[in-house]
Amino acid sequence: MMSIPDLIRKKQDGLKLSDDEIKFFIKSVSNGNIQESQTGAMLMAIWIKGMVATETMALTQAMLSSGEVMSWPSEWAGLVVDKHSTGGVGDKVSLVLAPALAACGCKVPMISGRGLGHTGGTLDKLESIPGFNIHQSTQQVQGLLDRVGCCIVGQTETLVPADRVLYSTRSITSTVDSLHLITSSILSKKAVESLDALVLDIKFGKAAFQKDLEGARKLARSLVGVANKLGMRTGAVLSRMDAVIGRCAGNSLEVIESLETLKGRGPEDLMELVTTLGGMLLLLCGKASSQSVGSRTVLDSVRSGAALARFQAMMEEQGVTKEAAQELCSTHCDYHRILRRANHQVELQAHADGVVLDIDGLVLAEVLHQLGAGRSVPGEPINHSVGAELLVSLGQRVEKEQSGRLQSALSLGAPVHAHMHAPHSLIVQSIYPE
Ligand code: IUR
Repeated sequence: MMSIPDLIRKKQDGLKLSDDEIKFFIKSVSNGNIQESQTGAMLMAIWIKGMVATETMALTQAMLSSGEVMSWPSEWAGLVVDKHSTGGVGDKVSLVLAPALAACGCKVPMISGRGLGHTGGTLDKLESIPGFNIHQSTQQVQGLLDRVGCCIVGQTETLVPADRVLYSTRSITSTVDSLHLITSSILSKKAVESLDALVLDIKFGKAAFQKDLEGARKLARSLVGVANKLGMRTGAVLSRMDAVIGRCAGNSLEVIESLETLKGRGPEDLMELVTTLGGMLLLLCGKASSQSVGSRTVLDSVRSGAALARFQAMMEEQGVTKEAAQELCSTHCDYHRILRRANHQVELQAHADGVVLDIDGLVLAEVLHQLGAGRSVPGEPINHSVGAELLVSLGQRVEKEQSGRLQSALSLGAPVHAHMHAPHSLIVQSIYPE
């Protein structure tokens, strides 16, 4: 007979837990046959003593089996792909990448999250579009993939219930930042999508959770190792996250910037992330002979308007009226006919002549959070119209209080303008499966 106190003691002593012991722990968590203090004690023992790779794999497998696992028609074999990002400021990659991959012939059942803390959530961005419904059952997801090729939806109660319990206990026991617990949490939620290929967008820098490159590399290696052993062809891209991805941060402004990108008028750093991540996925699922060929295919899907057409179809299928979806995807759209504009707008001016040496994405995100763009606890309402548009680029010369938009540092809630500036590459390294 296994007992939870014995398992906690075993991990406390730094011993390896067997697959059956890990299954027993997760089963107890899912059935509620464990006290919260015991779950917390086990998580703390794992946090302190760590796990070997086989334990992390067993934990991920046990977690993914704690609820429903999605399955797809056999004709889709090899085509089902997704991306996971560790989160950034102004990170709207999913909104462009999902329809672009659909346009390349992939099936993309993207299950995303809401924003918490300083990073925004893809679901919140999409919910700034009136009518967009992120609540879709597994059966509805299959229908969306059949008709559109992609969807962006929220986690349902039936998927990975063990992660919900473990994550909330981790957050109250200071055990969130364990490599093994992060790996199993992220991958169990991707593995239930029964993916053929997965790409991980691992960020590091001032505005990322992971501050240094070495930490990001360690997380990427852990995720890539376990995911490939689970049967998902998985690679990772390490990228800098110091300022803002693109020019806009805040929910409805990011939707506008994503639509501009799908219309071929997006910022270069966003397009670089989309084509690099998409190129790797096309390579991993066998649709491209190399990452660069894949990147080119993704770029073509945006340039041709095929990705925009998929985004329009996805909006319509997920509850947006045909008229609104058509208007948002038109070439000369007045976005604020559909999306809410902030009631108050402020244009910030430089206090002195100078050169922009730094843009601190974390500070910007925290300001927007305070203004209502983000939430501090799950379930808190947010204001979708709060946002900022950067009007200057790194290295740009500014003059004191000079009138004109280019001289101001940032503008809150302002519409998007097309003075996109080529930044240097954000991407540092790609990690492929062995
Ligand atoms: N995202 C997840 O899905 N799980 C985690 O543990 C973290 C981020 I940290």
